[in-house]
Amino acid sequence: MEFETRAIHVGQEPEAQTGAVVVPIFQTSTYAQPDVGVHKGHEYSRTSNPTRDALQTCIASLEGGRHGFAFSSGMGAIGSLMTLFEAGDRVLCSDDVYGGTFRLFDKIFKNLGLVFDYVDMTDLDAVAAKLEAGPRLVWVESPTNPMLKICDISAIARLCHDRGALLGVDNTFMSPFFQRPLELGADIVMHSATKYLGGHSDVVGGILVVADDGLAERIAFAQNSFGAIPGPMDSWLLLRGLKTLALRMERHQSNATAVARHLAAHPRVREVIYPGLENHPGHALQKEQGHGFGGMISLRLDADLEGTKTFCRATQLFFLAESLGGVESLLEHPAIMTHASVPPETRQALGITDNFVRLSVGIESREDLLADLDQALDQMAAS
Ligand code: P1T
Repeated sequence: MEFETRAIHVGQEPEAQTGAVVVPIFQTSTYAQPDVGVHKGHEYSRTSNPTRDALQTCIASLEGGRHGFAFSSGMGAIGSLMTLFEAGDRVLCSDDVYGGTFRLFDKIFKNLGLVFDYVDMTDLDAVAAKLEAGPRLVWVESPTNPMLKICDISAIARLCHDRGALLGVDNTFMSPFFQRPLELGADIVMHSATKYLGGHSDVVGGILVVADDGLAERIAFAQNSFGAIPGPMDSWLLLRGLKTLALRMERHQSNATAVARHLAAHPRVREVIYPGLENHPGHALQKEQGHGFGGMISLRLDADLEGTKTFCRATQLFFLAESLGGVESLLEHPAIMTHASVPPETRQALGITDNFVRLSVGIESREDLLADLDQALDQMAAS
């Protein structure tokens, strides 16, 4: 079955008793047992729930894995995964990651004895050198948040496996429609399902998918023991989101391409960073390792901090908000918003400057989006 069909059918047989074509929301915490120690497949909803099972089965298929796990948030997914490791274990992480991921590693798991190292994952020689220290896990975002750097997932997977490290890839920005890290050699794929998977900015969730049975057993243990699971209603919203993922991603991408080309020619925009533009340093690599370029764009404006804030306040359709991947367009200022927990010197080194803005291009009319950005740039220029 093709991707679009699996998104609608895998894990989603009509319900046995009534024939309901939509998986019901099994809003229950527990399950009556026919006898002591005998159950019908579910004992307690932290361990398993039929609505969550459907979501997990479907996303595992879309990522080309064998086992899916749903969590209460993207951070819940990463946090639960980190419980597989022990004090003294090393983790090598992208230098450019979502600020909350950095905060979780630097402010929580570091204190519990895990040792974190950071590297520019686009520099394979630097990655190989850092692997000499023997990390158990390598954590990659590609594209990175917010610089949209493209990392060579297959090459990093080979380096990791030579050194006995697991490779985890945060696939939030691409979604499985555009990129499937497990097929490129990664061991674990992760999502903030809050973003494209849910797709409507109405639910917070996280996902892990793996192919290996032994690793899956350890993650299932962590999911049940740590307990950062989504409720049945949130699982259902995420499952509904998956059904239209393919359609939405195509539209996010075509709109983002139009926005990127338009802004690249705008005199008030100094730089447009979009992997779909031919001048992006990762363009050729992404064309090879993925099936598209996504809907996220970063910009450097011809403005100082105040001018940039004026732009951020002036858009009408692009809401000024954290998050991404919903049907509505969003815009945010990473230095002050999503990446405020990244130390200022690191932000500076990465290029997260005062005139740096991130766009999540939605699925509205592209003409309306271009007009909205143009009027905001005009207000910025006049300020
Ligand atoms: O917000 P949550 O569902 O817990 O997911 C965290 C997360 C993990 N990985 C990536 C790449 C992310 O972008 C996020 C969340 N990011 C935002 C809220 C944001 O605006 O970038």
